[in-house]
Amino acid sequence: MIALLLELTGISPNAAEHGHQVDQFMELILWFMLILFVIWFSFFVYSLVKFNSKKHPKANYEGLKADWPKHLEWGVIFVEMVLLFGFSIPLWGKRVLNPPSVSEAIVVEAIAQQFGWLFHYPGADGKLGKRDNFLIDPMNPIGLDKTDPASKDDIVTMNEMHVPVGKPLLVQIGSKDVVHNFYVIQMRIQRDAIPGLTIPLWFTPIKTGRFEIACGQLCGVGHFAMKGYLVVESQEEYNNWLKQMAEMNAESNNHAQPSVAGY
Ligand SMILES: [Cu+2]
Repeated sequence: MIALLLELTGISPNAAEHGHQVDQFMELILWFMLILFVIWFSFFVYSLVKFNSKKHPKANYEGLKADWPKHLEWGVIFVEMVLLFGFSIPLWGKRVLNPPSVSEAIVVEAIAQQFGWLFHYPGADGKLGKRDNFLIDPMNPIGLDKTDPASKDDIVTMNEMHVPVGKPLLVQIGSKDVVHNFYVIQMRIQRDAIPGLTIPLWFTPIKTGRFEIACGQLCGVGHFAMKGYLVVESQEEYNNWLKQMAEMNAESNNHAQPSVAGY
């Protein structure tokens, strides 16, 4: 059923550890909506026949006296309450509470701007350097504080984020200008990027590949072109990429070039 659902909606297959829970929940809601559709449509057809004006030339102002529509309404409310409190809120809670600790996850900062994504990696020391919006300029697009020792080995990339497969990933989402949204459909994750806030998001990719990071909020005239890529690869490929980016970063620092690999 889920395969058919994905086929019909054009949603790409799941590539994250928690994703099957989201898919199962979507399937459950779809079944419920199908049942609801059949019931309401049957009722509609029944009403057309039963209350046809030819059969009832004079309107009955008292209406239907039966109790069953009321019971049916209560039944729908009950099922919707079960969906909300039994499934939706617990699933949301699982995805929002208890993020992995910084020591057990790969931490990357994703900073949105009109119209692209900047990714900030902590580098060899494992610590993200301080950022300050007042330091943002064309040479330093994320406002990295170069006086902070933790920022020395930091890596900044544009529109491409690499991660190893099978490792928990903690993405700290921020924005430089307006509200954007970090959305990777294959990972079954989506969260807003709000200026002034750092919003955590976590998931574990279980499939390798190149996945589009879309912006899920209409953020301006260039919104349609705002996309990045999440590249999920083997640990070895990831290590090599990180090394290459660190070298590019060091080189650009020496030449006072913009400190963004691939900028
Ligand atoms: Cu955007």
